[in-house]
Amino acid sequence: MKKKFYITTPIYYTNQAPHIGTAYTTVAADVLARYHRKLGEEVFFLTGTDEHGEKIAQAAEKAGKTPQEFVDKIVKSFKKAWEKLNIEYSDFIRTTDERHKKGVEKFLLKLKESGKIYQDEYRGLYCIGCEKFITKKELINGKCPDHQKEPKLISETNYFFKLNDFLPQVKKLIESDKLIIEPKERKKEVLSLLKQDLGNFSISRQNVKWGIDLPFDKEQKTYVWVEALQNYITAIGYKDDSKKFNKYWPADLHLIAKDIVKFHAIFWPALLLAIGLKLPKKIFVHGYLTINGQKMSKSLGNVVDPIYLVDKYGADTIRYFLLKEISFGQDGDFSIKRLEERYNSDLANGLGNLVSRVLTLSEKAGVILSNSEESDKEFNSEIRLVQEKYNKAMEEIKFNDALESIWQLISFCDECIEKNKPWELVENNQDKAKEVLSQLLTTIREIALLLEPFMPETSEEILKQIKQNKKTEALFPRL
Ligand code: ME8
Repeated sequence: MKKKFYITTPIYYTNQAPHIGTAYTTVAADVLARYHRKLGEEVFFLTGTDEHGEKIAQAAEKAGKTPQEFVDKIVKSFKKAWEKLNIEYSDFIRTTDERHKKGVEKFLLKLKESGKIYQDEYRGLYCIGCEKFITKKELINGKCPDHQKEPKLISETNYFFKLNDFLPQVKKLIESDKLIIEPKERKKEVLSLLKQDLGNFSISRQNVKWGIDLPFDKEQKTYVWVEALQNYITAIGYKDDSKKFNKYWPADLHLIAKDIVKFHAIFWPALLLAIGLKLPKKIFVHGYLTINGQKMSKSLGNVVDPIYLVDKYGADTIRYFLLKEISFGQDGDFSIKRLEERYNSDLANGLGNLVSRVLTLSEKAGVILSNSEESDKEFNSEIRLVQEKYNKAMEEIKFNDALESIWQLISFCDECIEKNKPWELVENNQDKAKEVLSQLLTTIREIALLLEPFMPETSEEILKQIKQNKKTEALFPRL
C-alpha cells in the first residue's frame, strides 16, 4: 500500500484578499506536497478559507454586502492567487461549506457527550482582529500588539471546554515527540506556555450572528477558532466518509506561522483528545514575512499582492525567492530589491546561463540526451551527494538547504565547463566533446527534476529543451 501524506495550511480569513504572507505558507505546503508526490506517496494537500466570525461580518458590513456575498468574492481572489502561483491543492475547504457545518455539528455533539463542556459567564477583553480573548498582560499601550487596536470588553454567557483536564496529557505528548513541534524553539515555547494558567476555553459566542449554530443551543454560535480547527477533519469526510477519513487522518503535517501556535499545539490536541481522535503527527511553525522589520499583515496594511508579483516576475521566481531568501522557521524581510537581485544572480545568471550554454554547445556537437545515459563516476557521485543532501533537507523542511544543494550541482557543471572548455572540444575533439556534454545534460536533467517541487514551470521547460518530456521518477530515488 502506498504511504499517505496529509498536509495542511491554515485556512485564511476572508476579510481581505490574500497577500504574500499567506502565499508564503501555501507555497511552502505546495513544495512539500509536490515533493512527497514525487516520492510516490499518496498526497492530500488541503488549504481553504475561514469565513465566519465578527471580523468577517464587520468587513462585509463596511463593504455594504451580506457576509456570504462578501466571502464569495474574497474566496475567488484566494483561488485566483493560488492558481497563479501554481498551487496544486487536493481540496479547498470553506467554512461556509455544508460538509464543514455538518462535521462541526458532529464534533460538537461528541464534545458535549464527553461531559467536558459547561456554561459560564465570560467577562473579559476580546480582540476582533485576532478573533480571540486577550489578557491585559498581552496588551501594549492598551492595544493588541498584532493589530494595533484596543480590544473590546465582553460580558456574556458562553459554553466552555475543560481545557485544563487535558493539558497534562498534551504536555506529555509534546515532550515525548508523539506530537512533534518544530523548530525546537517553538516546542520550547509551547511547553513554557503550558506552565502558565491557560484557564478554560470558551467554545461559543452569544452576540455573534455570522457563524455556525451550536447544535445543542441555537442561541449561540460556535466560536470561530473552534470551528476553524475542525476544517482539518471535515474536509476529509469526518461527517460521512469514514473510508477517506481513516485513510488520511491523522494529518502528517500542519504548516502554520507562529501567530497561531497556541491554537494548534494546545487547543486543537486537547479538543481531539476529548473526543478520542488521534493527534496530528507534526506541526511545523514558520516565521513571519516582514516589511522593514514589521510583520506583513492585513490589519497593518503593509501587504504585498501576490498576483501583482506573479504577473511581474513569474510564479517560479516568487516561489524560489520566498523559500531561498528566508530560512524557514525564522522571520525574514521581503524586499523587491532583494527579489530582483536574487533573480539576476541565481536564476538568470546561474541556472539560465548554464542551461543555455550547454544547449547551444550540444546542438553544435549534435548531442542528444538518451534515457539510458550512464553518468561517469565523478558526475555520478556528485549527483548522489546532492540527492542525499536535498532529501535530508526536504525531510527536515529546510527549503533553502535543499535549494542550495541544487545550486551546488549548478556550480559543479560550471566548473566542469571551465575545466574542459567544451567550446574548444567541439572544434578539435568531437568524441570528448560528446562525452562531456552528455554528462552535463544528464546533470541538468537531475537539476530540473530536483527543482520541480519549487519551480514547476522552469523544470518542465528545461526538460522540454533537453527533450526529456517524460518525468523520469527513477532518477529521484529516496535515499
Ligand atoms: O489566523 N508571514 O488566518 P489568517 C508569514 N483563520 N506567514 C503569514 C503572514 C506573514 N506576514 N501573514 C499571514 C488565521 N501568514 C485563522 C487560521 S487555521 C485553523 C485558522 C500566514 O488569515 C501564516 O500561515 O490570519 C499564518 O499562520 C496565517 O497566514 C494566518 O492567516
